[in-house]
Amino acid sequence: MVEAGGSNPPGPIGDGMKATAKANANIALIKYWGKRDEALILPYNSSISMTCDAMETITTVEFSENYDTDTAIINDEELSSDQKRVYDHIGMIRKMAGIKEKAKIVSESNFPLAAGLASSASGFAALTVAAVAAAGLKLPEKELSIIARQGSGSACRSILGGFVEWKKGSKSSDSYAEQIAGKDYWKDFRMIATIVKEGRKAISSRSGMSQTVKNSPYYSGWLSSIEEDLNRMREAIRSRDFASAGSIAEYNALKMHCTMMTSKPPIMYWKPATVEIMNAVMAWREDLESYFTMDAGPNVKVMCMKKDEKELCQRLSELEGVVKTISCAPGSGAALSQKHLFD
Ligand code: 2P0
Repeated sequence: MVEAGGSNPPGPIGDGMKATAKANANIALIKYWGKRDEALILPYNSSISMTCDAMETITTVEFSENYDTDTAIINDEELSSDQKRVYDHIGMIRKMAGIKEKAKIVSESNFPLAAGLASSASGFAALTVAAVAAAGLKLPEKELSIIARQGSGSACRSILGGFVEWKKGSKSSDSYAEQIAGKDYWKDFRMIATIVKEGRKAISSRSGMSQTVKNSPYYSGWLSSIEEDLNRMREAIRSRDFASAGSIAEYNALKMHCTMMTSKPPIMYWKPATVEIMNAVMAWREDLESYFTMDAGPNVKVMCMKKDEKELCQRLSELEGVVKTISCAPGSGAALSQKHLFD
């Protein structure tokens, strides 16, 4: 595998006009919630995440004059033409490269989609890296992050590995992700995605955050306290202070969910199993240190140190409503791969 960004070896990047990329999902420790520019996907606040090694999307893109239209097959299902985001993204990259050929896209993820498990993050990061290479462009990580962001905000963070900050910036060209620490800096950190029975989310994060910005009276509280959360989280990562990172992340997620619950109509992603897991994690903390975070869906992500991973996964799987756990260590950034998903 070769790196996605400027460290590619010289010479042709893809295979003709075809390329494949892999990207890991990421889970935010300090959340992105709210856009100040919905078209360009510019956020109201910066966010910090961990790239997760066990949740991956692999995507092959081929541009060819043999194709009459763009098509995308995601996890064996053909995307309809009204699912515009993917096609808009391909169109943007095609325009940047100054090419005319239509694209075939095939993508596979090894974890449940659209359940608050950051599938759009790994999806748009892999799509960006594959499409950019297939279109014959060679771009540094910063540019890849800016492009990925315009597909799905959180995707800009999945371009990089380890612990990552998406700086909100002041315009499109300075709103991108940078690494705080590489994946080997804090190898013992674990993020356990805990999948609950109720599966898919009812409202997309895109509409959820838009509604929250418009009418939650608590959104101003979210914004006024975010800089402190970001500063404390950067420091916790740099000093590998687990108690601090875990507790700041947990509190930040609760604040985000409070802004959703207090928007009109209220957005409530939590299911009974979600609450069960949160309560259990707090109760176990006396003898097993772990913290939770949640995104736009009912699943819970539980943070712990490697030494407690096995015991924690065991306890989580015994809870009512828990279907499975996916344990992740800090993972790599998006990268090209030589193995295509179609001939
Ligand atoms: C995050 N989430 O920081 C936050 C926390 C969900 C809750 O980023 O509209 O799929 O495509 O920019 O990136 C999910 O939002 O939204 C997300 P768009 P995205 O991980």
